[in-house]
Order: sequence, then C-alpha cells, then structure tokens
Amino acid sequence: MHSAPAGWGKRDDMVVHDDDPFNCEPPPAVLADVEITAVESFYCRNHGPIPDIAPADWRLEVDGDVTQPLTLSYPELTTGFPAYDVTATLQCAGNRRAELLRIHPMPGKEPWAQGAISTALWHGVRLADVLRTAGIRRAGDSHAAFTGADIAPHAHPPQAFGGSIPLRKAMSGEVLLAFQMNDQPLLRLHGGPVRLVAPGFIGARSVKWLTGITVQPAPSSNYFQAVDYRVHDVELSTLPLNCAILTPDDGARIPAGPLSIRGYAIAEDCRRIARVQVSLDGGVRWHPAELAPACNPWTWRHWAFSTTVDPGPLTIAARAYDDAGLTHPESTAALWNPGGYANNSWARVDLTAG
Ligand SMILES: Nc1nc2c(c(=O)[nH]1)N[C@H]1C(S)=C(S)[C@@H](COP(=O)(O)O)O[C@H]1N2
Ligand SMILES: [Mo]
Repeated sequence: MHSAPAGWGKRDDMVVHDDDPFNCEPPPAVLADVEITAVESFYCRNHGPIPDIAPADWRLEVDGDVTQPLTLSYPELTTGFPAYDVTATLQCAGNRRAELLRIHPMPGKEPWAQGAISTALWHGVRLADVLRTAGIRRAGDSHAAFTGADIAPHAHPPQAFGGSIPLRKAMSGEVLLAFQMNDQPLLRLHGGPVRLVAPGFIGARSVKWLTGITVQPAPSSNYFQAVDYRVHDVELSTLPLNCAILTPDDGARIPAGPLSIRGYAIAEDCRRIARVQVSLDGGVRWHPAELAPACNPWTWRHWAFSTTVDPGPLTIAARAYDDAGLTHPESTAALWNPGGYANNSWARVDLTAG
C-alpha cells in the first residue's frame, strides 16, 4: 500500500487498495468525531476508468414505463426542479471486509478496513420529482434502474456500471440526483457532473456519472446487481446495523492510564441508533458509550467512551442497538461469504497498554 496519486485531491495518507480502478479509504482515526467527512478524506470506490464529462456535454435519459420519456441537460436538471440538501452516509457493502479475509481468503477482493464509509452534505434534485415529470406508468413492484457512463472491464461481460432500487425507495424524498457535495460542485472522482445518492442502500446503488434511468418491472440485470454485490446469491439492498472502532488502532501500543475510545455506528435504512455499548472484558460486561446527536436516519452516529486501562493486553469490543432493540452478531466467522460483504460482527481491537 502507498499514498494516493496526486491529482485526485485525496489526503496523502489515504490507504490505496488499487490505482486503476482507483480505490481508497482514509485511515480510521480520520473519520472519528466529525459528522461530515471532508471530500479529501471521503473513501472512493470505482470499478473502471473514471469518465470525464463536461456539464455542457452531459445528458440524462429517463425512459421505460413512463408516459413521457425525458432527455435532460445539466441546466435543465439543476434549475428545472426544486433543489434539496440531504446529509447522508455512503457505505460500501465491502466495508470491514479485511476482518472476513482473516477468516478465509478472497482472491482479488479489496481488503477494506472500517473506512469504506463516509458522510457528505449532498445537494441536488429529488429523483421522485424527475420521475413524476416523466410520469410513472405502473407503480406497485416497479424498480428504477440506473446506468453510469463508466465501463467496468472486469464485469462479465464488460459493461457500464449500473443497479436499481425499488420504486417505493426511488419516490422517497431522501433519494437525490446530486450535483454538489459539501457545498462544492460534485468532483469527477465522486461521479460529477451528476450522481445518484440512495441513502440507506449499499453504496453500489448510488450510481456515479449517471446517464440513464429506466423504470422497469424487475430489478436491474446489470452485473453489479444480478451477479456481484450478493451474499450467498441473495441481492443486497440495505445494509444491516453496524458499528466500528476508529481509535485506538487495532494492534496499537498505548500508554496505561486514561484512554478515549471513539467510533461510529450506523443503523439500517430508516432506522435509528439507540445505543452503543463498549466491553473491556471480551463481551461479558458492557458499558454505555456517549452518542453524538442524531442528524437524520441516513447518517452514522459517532460515539465515544472514556476509561482507564492497566498495563497489559486489552481487547475492546463495541456493538450498537437500533430503535427496535436489534443488535448485531458477535461472530465474524459466521458472516463469512465469498464476496466479502455486509460484515457487521461486533467491532473489536486488540491493544497492549503500558
Ligand atoms: N458509475 C459507477 N457508480 C458507482 C461505482 C462505480 O464503480 N461506477 N461504485 C459504486 C460503489 S460500489 C460505491 S461503494 C460508491 C462509492 O462512492 P464514492 O466513490 O463516491 O465514495 O459508488 C458506487 N457508484
Ligand atoms: Mo461499494
């Protein structure tokens, strides 16, 4: 692993998993405490070469089961519909895969630690408003399918990146066609000029360099939905409740004495984090962590726990509960799957104090 190539505007200490396609995540401590991730620290996940589309050349086609197919230019999209801000966390389904890789290898899969997740203030227009203008012909069990402008060379066969979400999610107010991220024009690396942001769903559904939307009766047949991003062949849509420790680092040597433990927790789509607990004895006794204020149901919640540690080895575990009382599984081994997705076992770090 080495530093991020200059030119993409990422921090020098990003952990780069691949140069081409460019895949990187920030060191965990960078994500601690701050609700909105700086663009230079935001993880980046690509499956092919990054398209370079000038706003003047960009077009969006909306077709399928609609009464009025549309072709929208950048000015038509950005000024023709009301604009909204949504703070939302994006999380790759491969987040925390590194822990699954320690159980059993997965050749060619990026070893994402707990940083394939970041939060931005997204600004754009509602997908629902665009679909209403196009006129949905059939509601019920329909899907909105998205196509990106990038070609993924390792898909079978090579094809544009794409995916779909159910129409009931597509029509919800939080799903945006975003053209700004953290008050700046959306960078090319993150899908500019326009990308989808589908809060609460796996990152793969937030299609970048968006050029096509099709309303259709079935989920997307794109490789990245019909074949990849599955757990034991079941299609992923939302991600389960999760929790991670951001600092101290796994394997760190820390001074004995006062210790501050920090991390994030994130609930499944539309649910909320109710509590986070920390254990210093392997999961027998649990202590409540302090939670940062909740922003909305589509963002992570940072947490912190302060304690005093004696010299010697120490394992810290953390787990979250959502507002329905659900928590996540203890065992990482039980969650192993060949794609390395959706690891939400208890967060753990092993330290040596003294
Ligand atoms: N067109 C396109 N959209 C895409 C991807 C891609 O490779 N091509 N990667 C997806 C995946 S798997 C994730 S996790 C998110 C990552 O968004 P980011 O790179 O802005 O962090 O984008 C999604 N959208
Ligand atoms: Mo992803």
